[in-house]
Amino acid sequence: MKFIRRSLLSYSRWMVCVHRGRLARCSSSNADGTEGAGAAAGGWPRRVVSGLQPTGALHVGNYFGALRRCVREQDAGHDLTLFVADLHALTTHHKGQSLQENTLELTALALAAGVDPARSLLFVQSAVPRHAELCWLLACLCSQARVQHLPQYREKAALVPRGGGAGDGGEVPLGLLLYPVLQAADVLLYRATHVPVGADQQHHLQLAAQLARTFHHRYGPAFPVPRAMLPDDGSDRVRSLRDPSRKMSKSDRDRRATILLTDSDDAIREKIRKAVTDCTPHVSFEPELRPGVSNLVALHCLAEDKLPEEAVEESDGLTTAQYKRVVAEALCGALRPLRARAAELRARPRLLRDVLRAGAARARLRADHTYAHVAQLAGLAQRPPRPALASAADAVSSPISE
Ligand code: AQP
Repeated sequence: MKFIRRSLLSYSRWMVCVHRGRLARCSSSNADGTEGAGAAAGGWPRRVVSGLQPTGALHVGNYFGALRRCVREQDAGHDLTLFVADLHALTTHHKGQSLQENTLELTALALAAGVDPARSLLFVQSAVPRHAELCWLLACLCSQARVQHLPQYREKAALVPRGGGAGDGGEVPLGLLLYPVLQAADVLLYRATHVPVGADQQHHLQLAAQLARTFHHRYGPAFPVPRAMLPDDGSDRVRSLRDPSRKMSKSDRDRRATILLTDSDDAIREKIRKAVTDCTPHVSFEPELRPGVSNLVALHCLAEDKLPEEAVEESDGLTTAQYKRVVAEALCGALRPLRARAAELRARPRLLRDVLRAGAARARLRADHTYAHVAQLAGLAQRPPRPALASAADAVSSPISE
């Protein structure tokens, strides 16, 4: 236990040094930009919750669309809970060893991006069994038809290989259907008020809000109604570099379609050079008419925190081919420090595990608190608090909350 305390303390000091520069210039990326730290939503304190699936290496869509926005929320003083969504990953990922490796990799990237375990909760979803328990309760409030019509279910169900899905029959796994209900449990369990996500998750957040209201109606108020925080800076839907009609995705089979956070400078340059654009030679930002070029402008803006008008003005006189070099250098510049920090952290797996263990202990306390209230309202058996676990969690969490 002492070792964990020492690791976390040294890690916290290191984080403050690494991110001191960033803290000064970060501000909240809240969609409405109106609420300050600690502001309430419908009487509930502001809490930001998000998850990342360990289904593979993170790409710039995951980073700009979710992870970086979470860090900015944290740095603006908001309460952040970020978890590695390994239970979600089980719906499509079936290799235990690589799930564990991806989990540590994702933890290293989250810390490298600026998630600070002294201020935020960072843990693995399966270490907090209440996610699954609340999922069951919410599943009883939700119709099959409601989840079957969600676009992501239909897309992912269509990709299940015949003979490779659940059981022996190759059918669509039930977990895929329950995925958005588990996601609702993920955010309601921590009484999230704000959830930074990309546009692909918008429908799932609507379901979470609906389930919170249904629960209130049936049993009484237990959660705030969470809302999706969709950005207006182009990071809500970073597009595939090979097919700009689609979002950039971890599971894309074409490796040139995604820029991974772990890609070398050369790999980034090559992927941007090969990005699909169109026959018009100049640069403009017209997402509907010119999705490929506009995606490059969006990436340029996200990398350098600028507006599309500025990027287009700066590129005046450049051909698309020349502009690709500008975009590639902007991305290399933005991702290089993150990659270097992630490499340092990757070399310290014990530290990564300690961070996750301490985060899970604190998350369990918060989850138990919500679940006890929910169980009482729903008339379920309530487990007495586990003193041994609670004291261990206190011991672990105190040094990082100092
Ligand atoms: N292309 C994207 N643009 C902006 N945001 C995106 N997100 C995902 N893709 C984009 C956001 O990243 C967060 C974490 O996503 P996830 O790990 O749950 O995976 P996902 O949404 O299923 O995205 P992927 O990368 O496409 O993974 P696979 O291929 O495994 O399905 C979410 O907030 C998401 O909105």
